[in-house]
Amino acid sequence: MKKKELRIGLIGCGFMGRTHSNGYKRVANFFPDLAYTPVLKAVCSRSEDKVKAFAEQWGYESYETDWKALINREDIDAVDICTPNNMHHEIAVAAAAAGKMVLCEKPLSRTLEEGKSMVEAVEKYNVKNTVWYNYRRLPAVTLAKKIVDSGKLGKVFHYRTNFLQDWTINENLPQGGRAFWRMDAEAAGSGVTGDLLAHCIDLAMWLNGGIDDVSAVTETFVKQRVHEESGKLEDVKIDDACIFHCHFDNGSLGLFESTRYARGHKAMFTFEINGEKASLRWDLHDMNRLEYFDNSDDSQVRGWRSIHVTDGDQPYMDKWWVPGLSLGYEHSFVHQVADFLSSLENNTDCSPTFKEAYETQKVCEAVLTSAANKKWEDTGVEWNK
Ligand code: SOE
Repeated sequence: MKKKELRIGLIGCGFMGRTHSNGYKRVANFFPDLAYTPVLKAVCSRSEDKVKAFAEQWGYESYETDWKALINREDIDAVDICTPNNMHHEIAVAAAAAGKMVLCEKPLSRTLEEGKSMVEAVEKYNVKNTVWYNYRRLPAVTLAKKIVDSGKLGKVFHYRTNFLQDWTINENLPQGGRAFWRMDAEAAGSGVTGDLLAHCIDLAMWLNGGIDDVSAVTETFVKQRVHEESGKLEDVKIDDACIFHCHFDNGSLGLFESTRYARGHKAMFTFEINGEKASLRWDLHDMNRLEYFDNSDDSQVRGWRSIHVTDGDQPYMDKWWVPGLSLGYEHSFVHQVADFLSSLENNTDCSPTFKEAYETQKVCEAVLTSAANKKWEDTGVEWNK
């Protein structure tokens, strides 16, 4: 059967541009039954040298240096935003107004205001949308969701999660510019809260429901850094570390920690859920495994099971190799593309939509407000309420 084409226009050719492009390129080989197939029509970046080389390397048919030209092209169906966060709002709203589907890299926006107007835009113009919270689509994490939804954990008491890195400890690193925009509040919106905790919050609400209120502390360890654009020493306005605790709507307590100052940790992302009947835990460094403790096991053999999530009956695994062979980080993006394509076929939403990702923004905003005011803060989250 001839496939329907989804003609992609990708904006931004950094690290995320590569992960998404790889997703588009791999999907047809491994998900052959999908009715839609992505076509890499155009990629856009301000630097002509860079975008030309990227287009050649990844097989884009053409390139643009002006994102407005890209979103107005008639041969583009879907705009994929892989720019720094300060461009998400303007591009997404304009792309929706041009009638394009919009796929946006996380976090949705820098502020709640921007996020709200992005949600309004995709709803007003009725265009398909999704946000790349890719970790949901690692097989072990999707399996965790299935186990939680089956009720096997019973009543949940605790949700514990962290995302630890160490790449900004050097006080001589600049802020801003292509390589260090994540350290510039103007470009990123916030520091670890929007960049790393947003992943933790997205997974936490997906697995354990809405977060009602938060109490947070943040710290900026290096107070001033040279800005790449001005060349001057400027105040650092991002949070280098953030710790918060919270109440979930289901009555459980949450504990979240993120930092870029945890020497020795490059991308340590973990979560653990403790329920009345069973517990689950996962660690990105061993991403194919899900650990599970079931209190109903015979006491002689009861203990934490380490499930290698690579059998054909486990999420997404029938599409890949043979049992026992591992997947990696990049597969989460292939899976998100596959799920987006299948949402087109079935006319469903590809979660998280802008609307759902906006709920994560509400928690991020409440966390930063709570830390600034040294007070508990209601999030206003409406998660499946
Ligand atoms: C930051 O270092 C970063 O690349 C995040 O921006 C990504 O979202 C995360 O998945 C890995 O770390």
